[in-house]
Amino acid sequence: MYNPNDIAIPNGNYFALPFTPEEAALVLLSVPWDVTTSYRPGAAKGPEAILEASPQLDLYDFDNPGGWRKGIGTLEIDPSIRSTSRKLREEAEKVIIHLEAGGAPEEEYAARKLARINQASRQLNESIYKESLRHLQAGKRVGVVGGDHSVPFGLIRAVAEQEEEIGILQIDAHADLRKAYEGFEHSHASIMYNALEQIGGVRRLTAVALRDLSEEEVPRIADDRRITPFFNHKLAENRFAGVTWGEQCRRIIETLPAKVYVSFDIDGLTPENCPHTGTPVPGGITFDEAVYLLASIPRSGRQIVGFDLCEVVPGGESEWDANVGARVLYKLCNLILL
Ligand SMILES: [Mn+2]
Repeated sequence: MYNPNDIAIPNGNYFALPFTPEEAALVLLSVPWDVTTSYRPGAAKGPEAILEASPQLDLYDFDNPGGWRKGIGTLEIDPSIRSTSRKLREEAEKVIIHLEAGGAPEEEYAARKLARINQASRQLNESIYKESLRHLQAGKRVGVVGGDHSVPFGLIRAVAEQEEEIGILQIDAHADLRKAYEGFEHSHASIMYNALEQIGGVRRLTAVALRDLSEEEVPRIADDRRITPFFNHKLAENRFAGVTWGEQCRRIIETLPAKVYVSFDIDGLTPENCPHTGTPVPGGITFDEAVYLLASIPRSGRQIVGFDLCEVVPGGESEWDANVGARVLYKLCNLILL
C-alpha cells in the first residue's frame, strides 16, 4: 500500500507517486531536447534531474490539499528524443559558429544543417502534439517538462484545439518572439512567435518578468494587440512605488481569458532559483511571487488547462536548480488539478 507519509522511494515517477498514466488525471510528458540553446546547453537534462529531485518534496499542497490523489502520471521518456537532440545539437553548434564568424544562414554549409534541424524540430512538435492530444481526448490534463523552451509547441497546439480559445501566461526573462532565430524555425527564442503565428486558438499572450529583449521584439509586442507585456522593470517600479504584488497579479490575470495555459520558463525567476539555466538574467520574480501569481489564476475563477516548465538545467554537483524546478512543477500540478 502506498503511504504518502513514508519515505518516498524513487520509482521512476515524478514525486515517486504510485500512479500509472492510465489512472492519472494529469500526465507529465518529459521532453529532453535542447538543440538550439545558444549560450549554455543542458536543458535536455532537465526532466531527469527534476524527476530525481522530486521525491524529496512532501506532498501536502496548501492550495490543493490532497490534490495528488487525483493522480499525477509520468509518461516514459522516449529515448530517441534525447539522442536526436544530442546529434542535432552538434550540427546546430556548427551553424552558430558559422554565423558568429560572419557566415550567412543561406550558405550551403549552414543551409543544409538548418534544413535538417528544422525538419527534426517539426517532427518533434508533431509527435508531442499527437501524444498530448491522445491524453487530452481521454479527458486528462497534460504538462510538458522540458527541455528548452521550443518543446511545448505541440502541447500548446493540442490544448488550443481542444479548448478552442486560450490565453497563455508566460513567465520568462525573454519574450521568445523572434522569427527563426539564427535560422532555427523552432528555436527556444521563437516559441511565442510560433504559437501566435501558427496556433489560431491562442487569443492572448500575457508575458511576465520580461527583461532581456531584442530590438525587433519591442515593436512586435507593441503591434500585436493579443500581447500584454508585464516588463520586469515596470513590475519593480510599481513595487517600489508601493503597489502590492496582489494588486499587480490582479492586473496580470485580468488580461487573460477563462482558460489559461501556463508556459513557465524558469529564467523568469530570480537567478538564485535557477543559477545554471541556459540564459540567466538578473532581476525577475521570486519563487513566492510566482506561486502567488499562479495561484491567482484559479482564485480569479479561471482555469489552468495546460502547462509547461522549461529551461531547468541541473548544475554539476548541485541539485538546487532541479529542486526549485520540482517545486514549481508540483505547484503547477496541484493548481491544474483543482
Ligand atoms: Mn523562454
